[in-house]
Amino acid sequence: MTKRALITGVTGQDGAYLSQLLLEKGYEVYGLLRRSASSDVIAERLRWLGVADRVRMVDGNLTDMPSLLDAVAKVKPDEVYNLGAQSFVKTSWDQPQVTAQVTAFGVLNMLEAVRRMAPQARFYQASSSEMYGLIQEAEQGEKTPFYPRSPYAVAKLYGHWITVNYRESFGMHASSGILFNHESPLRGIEFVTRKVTDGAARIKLGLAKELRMGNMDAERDWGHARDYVRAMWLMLQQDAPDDYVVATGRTTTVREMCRIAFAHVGLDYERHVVVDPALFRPAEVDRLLGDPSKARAKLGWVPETTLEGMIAEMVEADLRRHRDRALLASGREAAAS
Ligand code: NDP
Ligand code: GDR
Repeated sequence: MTKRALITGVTGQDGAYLSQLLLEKGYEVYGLLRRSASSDVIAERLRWLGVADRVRMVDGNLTDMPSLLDAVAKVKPDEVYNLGAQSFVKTSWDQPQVTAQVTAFGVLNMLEAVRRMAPQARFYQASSSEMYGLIQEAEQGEKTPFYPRSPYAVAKLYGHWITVNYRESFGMHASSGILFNHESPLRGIEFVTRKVTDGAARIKLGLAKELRMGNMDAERDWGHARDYVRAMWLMLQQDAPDDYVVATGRTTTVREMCRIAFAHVGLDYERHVVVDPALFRPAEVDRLLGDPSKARAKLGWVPETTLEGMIAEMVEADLRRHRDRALLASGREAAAS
């Protein structure tokens, strides 16, 4: 029997890589799509991976319960991956209510829709290392306490615990993946790695001279999204639901990540990066370093991409994007003259 998966957040970075993985495994993949005025760019990431035509879209919004009940009833999924969120930490201070409605209550809505319409379906919740916040253990694992530092992290904490609660209350096969930062050429441009790889590419091509950055001393455990969606899938293949930390076990400062990205194109970041206090956050998570030993032991999961390999892939993709745009613009000019 062909398995059916329903992915919320299908248009985001992880939704695209997860769609690709599940299609390769022979799943029928359905994505929850919220209405947007920019419908022409909606499936950009899925197109980039060459899978846009094979993902079936169903209308819905995580803040709209009737649409979720309909979507789950229509798809009758075997597996539900709840990736949809207002996921940018900095925006969560500017839009705390939207963040709570989507990133916290959206999880409750999705769990309820699954409980009512497809109670046998397995459920994955996209939890986050941001939940650790101020807790500075040498390595953060499943037993480390949480101390969220942003409206986003507070919302994710609700999503995590309501998932655990539905598992314990209703016997749902609901797992929560506490994923540390993961990146790729499909990462949104507002996140720090992509901002830096795009900045290095633009400066290399003479399209910009400087890159304005916030806190260069923050440390993150960065992995590749392609590896991390594999861990999501593995969690739902286990007989029993559980919570898992997914991380590389290596932490790097934003400063060092900048150095790696600029060095890839033969540039010295110190000559181009300008620290702008306006880009600092109201509250910061100084250091994240995950302990993935449970995922390794129980899921057999190991990351395959190094930070250096991933940053190189991202810089190359950004160089290509800017060169393609320049070619397109010169083609348009030639056609108009
Ligand atoms: P993205 O920001 O790239 O994607 C977010 C997705 O959520 C988009 O598809 C977006 O749709 C969708 N979405 C937003 N609001 C709604 C809504 N109201 N209803 C339905 N869908 C909505 O995130 P990532 O792919 O990077 O992350 C996936 C998940 O994993 C998120 O929940 C994130 O918080 C979490 N996470 C991510 C980590 C990372 O490092 N990437 C680490 C830990 C957790 P649209 O295109 O319409 O905006
Ligand atoms: P984060 O990712 O907040 O960890 O959340 P982000 O890439 O935005 O920031 C990482 C660190 O870099 C510092 N920083 C900057 N960040 C941005 N965006 N822009 C800058 O100019 C800049 N300068 C320094 C930040 O202060 C921060 O310390 C991501 C998201 O994907 C969440 O959804 C997810 O849950 C967590 O990762 C794990």
